[in-house]
Order: sequence, then structure tokens, then C-alpha cells
Amino acid sequence: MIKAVISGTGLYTPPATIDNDELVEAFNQFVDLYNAEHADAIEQGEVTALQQSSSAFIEKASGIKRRHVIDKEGILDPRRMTPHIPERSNDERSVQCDMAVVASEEALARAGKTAADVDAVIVACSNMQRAYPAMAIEVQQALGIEGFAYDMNVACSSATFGLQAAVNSVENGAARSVLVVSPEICSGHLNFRDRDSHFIFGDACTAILVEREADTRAGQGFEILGTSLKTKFSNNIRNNFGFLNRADESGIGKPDKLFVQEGRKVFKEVSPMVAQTIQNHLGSLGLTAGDLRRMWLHQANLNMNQLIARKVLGRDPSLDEAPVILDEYANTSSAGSIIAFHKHSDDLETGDLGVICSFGAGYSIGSVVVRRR
Ligand code: CO8
Repeated sequence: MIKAVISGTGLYTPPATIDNDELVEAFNQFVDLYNAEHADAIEQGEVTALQQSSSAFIEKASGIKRRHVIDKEGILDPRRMTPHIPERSNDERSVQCDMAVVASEEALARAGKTAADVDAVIVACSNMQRAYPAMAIEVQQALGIEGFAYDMNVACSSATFGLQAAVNSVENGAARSVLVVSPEICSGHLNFRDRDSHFIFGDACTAILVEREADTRAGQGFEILGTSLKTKFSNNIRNNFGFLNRADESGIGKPDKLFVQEGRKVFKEVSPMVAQTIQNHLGSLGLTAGDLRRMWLHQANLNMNQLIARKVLGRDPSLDEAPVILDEYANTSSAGSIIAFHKHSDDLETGDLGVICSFGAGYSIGSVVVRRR
């Protein structure tokens, strides 16, 4: 039987950062402008005054300290509050493709492979910057890969669902190796005017190379012991942006065409589902939580990750057991758990077990159990 391994990972981190104080300062300037512009309506009770944001709340509620973004100026302009990412001509590479190429080249280099060794590309992320042609086919062309490519979107769980698709393709012989790339431009679909969520997301791109074990060096990378996916429909994380928006003008400009969520409900409903999914997955592989050396969890909220790890392990996790990158990156949707894996896996020793687990809109949960070779 063909076995699949993760032989290399890559990461593109946009150079621009916004810390909480900068973000809050811009938000509060926007609030002052808004409240001044609507002063009469607010006084007459027709409009609700907006409230200021606070860095202390953001760090306490989420653990986020800063985020990397494609464009800083547009987000921090209180009259704009949206990244400025100029459209490119059809003859130029798209922004997502540029990010994907950098992350993929690092994954290939770390695996010691070239484009000629790869048969497929999956671009798996929350938002594609266009409907078609598939972003993955553009990335395939940019990297010079033969074979096939396709896009998939399962929100924050896109990368782990993409990993399962890659494992399937490798193990059933459809491809020798597959690149799973997650170019997340979360700032493009974040409402920076919404106090409840303006701090949540950042931008980044990850890439993972999944190969046949037989094509890799002994001791290289991670054996994939199994993947387990779970979905359950929920409206608590939703984005109604889509191609039918133009067919009903009454919806244009409504906030639901960007990311919206019931954060508290998500926290309460998703955390136990994730812990259960990981435990069930380990059980199906004949393993227990005590066998785990590390958990690379989706990076949305620090308190949520600590709760999930506590439920799985039966005690508080150490930072070494459940590493955190969301303080630096915020929530980068599907890239988050892979960034944690990319940055915190080189120190594992042969035989060490870990789980990559993402969770988010859908609801969707993806668990991937790996063993250091
Ligand atoms: N500053 C100051 N005070 C604030 C702020 C703020 N910015 N925001 C809210 N408050 C206030 C509230 O008004 C409230 O006040 P009061 O108690 O008087 O009513 C108080 O603070 C508490 O508010 P919340 O109950 O909302 O705060 P929580 O403690 O629940 O924290 C979180 C909010 C951080 C959002 C938390 O609920 C959370 O992280 N939940 C989980 C969210 C999650 O994991 N979501 C996953 C989404 S990711 C995904 O799948 C998306 C994929 C698509 C990506 C697309 C990119 C855009």
C-alpha cells in the first residue's frame, strides 16, 4: 500500500504588521468621525452611537497582539477601513498566486524537490479572489507543474480538508505528490468598522507538500497516520458575499457580505466538537491523548485553544504541547494550524506523535494525525 507523508512546508508572511494599538487608534478615529457625522440622529435616538474599541479587550478576549496584512495603509485610514490592493491585469500574476508561489517554493526546497516532482496543486482557502479560472491552475502554471489543479473552500478547515484530498490522491496513485496551498487574504473580507470582529484576522499563505513515502528520504518529514473530517451546518459564522449579490440591489453594502459571526456561540459550540473529534480520531487509530507530543490547533482564539487542549489532555497544556502563533498572526483562517506546524515541528523526534486540527465556519473540523519519521 502507498503511504503518504508530509515532506515539506512553506510560509509566506506579508511584511506589513498592525499591532492592536494601531488598529484600535484607527478604529476609534472612525468611531469619532461616524458619531460626529450622525450626531443629530444619535441625539434623536434614530441611530445608535458606535462604541470605542480597546487593545486590552482584544488581547484578553483573543490572545491576539498583532497581525500581518497585505496592505496596512488602507486598513488604518479611518475614512476607508479596507485594504487597498490594486486590481491587476489578466496578464499579471494575481496577488493570491504571488503568495502561493513563495510558500510553495519554500515547501519544495524544504522537501528537496522541484516542480517536476509534483503532479497536483490544491489551492485550499476561505476566499478566492476570483470565480475562475481556478487559482490553483494559475499557481500550477506559475510553478511549472504538469498534471492537475483545483480549488477548494471549507473556510478555516480548508487546509486540513485539502490534506485529506492530497493523501487520497497520493495513496490511490492519482498523483505522486500534491501541493496544498492556502493563500489567505482575510483582511479582504473583514469588516474593519465592526468593533466585535475588526481585530480577528490577518493575512498569510502556507504550503504543504504531500508525497509518497517511497519518494522521500528515510527520516524525512511526517508520516500521515490518518485524517478525520467533520461538518455540521451552522449560521454562526457566515459570509453572504457571492455572485448572486448583484441580482438583488437591496443587499448591496449590507455587512453580511463580509465575515460575520456569533463569537460566543461559536466558542461554546465548536470547542467540545473539536475535542471530541480529536479524541474519536485518536481512538480510531488505536491511540490516546497521552500519546500526543504536540497539538497544532487552528489559531482563532487563545482561550478556545486552551479549553480544547485541556479537554483532550485532561489537564492544562503547555505552550510546547499546544504552540501559539495567533499572538503574532491573528486568525489566518486555514493557514493558522499549518503556520503552527511549520514553525513548531522541527524539534520533534522520531516516533513523536502530533495532531494538526483546524475548525471554523460550516461548522467544519479537520484532524490530521502525524508521526515524526
Ligand atoms: N473593544 C472593547 N470591547 C469590546 C470589543 C472591542 N473591540 N468587542 C466587543 N466588546 C465588548 C462587548 O460589547 C461586550 O460587552 P458587554 O459585556 O457589555 O456586552 C464584551 O466586550 C464581551 O463581548 P463578546 O461576548 O463578544 O466577547 P468574547 O469574550 O466572546 O470574545 C471573540 C469575542 C474573541 C470573538 C470570541 O467570542 C471568539 O473568539 N470566539 C470564537 C470565534 C471563532 O473561533 N471564530 C471562528 C471564525 S474563523 C472562520 O471559520 C472564518 C473563516 C473565514 C475567514 C474569512 C476572513 C475574513
